[in-house]
Amino acid sequence: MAASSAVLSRRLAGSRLWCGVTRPLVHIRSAKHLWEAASDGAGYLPFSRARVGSFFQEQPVLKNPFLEDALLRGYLKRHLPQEAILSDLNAFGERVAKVIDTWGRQCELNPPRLVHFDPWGRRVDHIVTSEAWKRLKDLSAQEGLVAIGYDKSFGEWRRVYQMSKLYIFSPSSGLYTCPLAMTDGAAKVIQSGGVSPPVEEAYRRLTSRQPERFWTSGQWMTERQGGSDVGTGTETVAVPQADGSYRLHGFKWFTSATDADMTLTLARVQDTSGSTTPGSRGLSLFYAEVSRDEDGRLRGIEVQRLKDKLGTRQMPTAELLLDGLPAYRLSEEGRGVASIANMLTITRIHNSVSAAAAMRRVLQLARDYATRRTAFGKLLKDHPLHMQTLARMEVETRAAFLLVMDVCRLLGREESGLASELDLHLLRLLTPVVKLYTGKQAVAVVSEGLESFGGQGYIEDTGMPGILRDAQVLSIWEGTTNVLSLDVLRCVARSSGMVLHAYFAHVKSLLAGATGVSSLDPAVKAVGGALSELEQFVQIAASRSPSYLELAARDLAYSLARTYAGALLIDHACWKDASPNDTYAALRWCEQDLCLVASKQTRGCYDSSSASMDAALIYDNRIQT
Ligand code: UCC
Repeated sequence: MAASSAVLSRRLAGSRLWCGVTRPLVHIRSAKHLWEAASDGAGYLPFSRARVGSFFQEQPVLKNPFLEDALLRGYLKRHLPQEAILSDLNAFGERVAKVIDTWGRQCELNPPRLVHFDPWGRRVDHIVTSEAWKRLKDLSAQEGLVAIGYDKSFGEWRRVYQMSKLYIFSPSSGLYTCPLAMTDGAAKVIQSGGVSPPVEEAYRRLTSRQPERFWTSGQWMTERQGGSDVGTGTETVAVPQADGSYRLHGFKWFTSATDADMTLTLARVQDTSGSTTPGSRGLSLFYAEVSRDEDGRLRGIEVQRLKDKLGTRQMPTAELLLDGLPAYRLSEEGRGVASIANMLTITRIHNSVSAAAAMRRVLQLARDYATRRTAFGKLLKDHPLHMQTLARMEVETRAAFLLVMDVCRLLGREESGLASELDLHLLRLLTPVVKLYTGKQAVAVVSEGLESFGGQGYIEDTGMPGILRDAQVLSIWEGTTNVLSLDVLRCVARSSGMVLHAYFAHVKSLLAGATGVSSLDPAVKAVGGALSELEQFVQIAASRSPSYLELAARDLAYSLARTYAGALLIDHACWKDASPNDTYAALRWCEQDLCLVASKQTRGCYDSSSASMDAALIYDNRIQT
């Protein structure tokens, strides 16, 4: 204290000289002495222009997110106990905490901007991104954040490894996970259709670990008429060229991470009379490179403007006029939606990873903060109500993590040729279920997390508000909650119920593994009960009208998610190295209404009268007397 007082005295003296104004030197004492002196009436003030009080709250510290995550480490120890992988994740976690997190923050502070014209008036349409954004691209290649998913040497666990890395990375990534999601999706589409010209080189670049070769891809699906109903909303036309290629003309309304090197997009092939086929049946999938001509102008693209978004501001999202963009058709004519569905599966899984990661990150910060922040005479961690709140967030986060990793496990099995028919059905059903559930929960958990920092959680430069803003997109892009709920119904119908059979069989097999584990009895009973209710619901619903099912779609998807998560939490708690915390998490999770579709059905929530009463309630303009 004496030393710092001396330094401060010198600084004050220095400032006096610099200002050229004579001021009496301030006598510096410790804060304690100041208070005592003030109360003695000796004239010392605790606050002045030179002193802002002595208390400064310690900030939460981001530690290695791999080491800080007991569930992630437990899950990997159980399923993927390879020393090289674990030490890679540990080293990457260290890099995230010490270096990468700052880059992510820099992306937020230096958002992209669009330069339309050069100083001499030529149209250039340059999307200028931050240095940190560029570094994140190189890092993504070096760390194999896409490549690992295509590395056969990791066998059926390649996706669990890749997504574990992305899960550690995501909250610090400055949203670079968005281009990576689309890049991964594009590689998957190309791989599914066959790696051959004209996309052979593109595939190599998308999956490259060399920064100088690495490419990212866009996914340009959304047009002015909307992003959900792609079949009706797509106006872009593809004009056939003599060499077998196409030129695309259209307007893409939301293109994310628009600084990509290539893109996949949908368009309608024009016939010789210039006509196109309406609806989904008229859509085909195209590959296009984003390149510049010798004058530096984008070939066949004009960037109209960048979007002004609630969050994800680190990343450029643009409106694009396609004005003769050279492109190649990748799908059969009319098979565009089915072909891009592979990309949607991948980006939806990435979305789920980011959702679980956002929950985990806010919790890691909140629990650290609870060891540093004192209120009402004790640290936050010693307030049971505060701990209860964080524990509820923890249970949500664990459920989300296990849901996400299970989908990654299934994807890895599919891609390594090891998937059974049951696995394939589960993957199709769970992809939308997990995306919609985790996307929604991320907003709730992150919002609760902000609250645990009190007012500081609402202050922009803590970085906390950005986490909430970015979480909000997770339930919107890649299919909103309702669109994905309808996708669940669609895959049930298209598989003639086989996806549900697979679901019931797998949950039962997970529960069977818990037989005789008495500490888990209440949870096993709850999940078993929910499963029976779900089976009954499905039987009843099968005889009802499509509108009945549509009204139940969201609750059905939630019930599938909650019941499945319960089974996964139980399964994890049965593992030989599980901890009592794993059991506790499973029990807590299973206390909620796991099968809300059954309870709501009993209350008549899906009857035809509900729909009209819902509408009457919403448009109620009567003045109450
Ligand atoms: O691009 C966007 C933002 C990019 C940012 C990405 C970052 C993400 C992660 C970041 C992490 C940080 S947002 C735009 C995204 N747009 C959507 O997600 C579209 C949402 N709408 C839908 O998903 C709809 O359900 C549609 C468009 C798929 C519905 O179209 P249709 O034409 O009505 O579809 P159909 O008729 O049901 O299906 C056509 C074919 C069928 O195959 P076939 O003909 O063989 O029976 C379906 O089985 O497509 C197949 N299909 C699917 N297959 C449709 N959906 C799927 C699916 N989900 N999985 C497999």
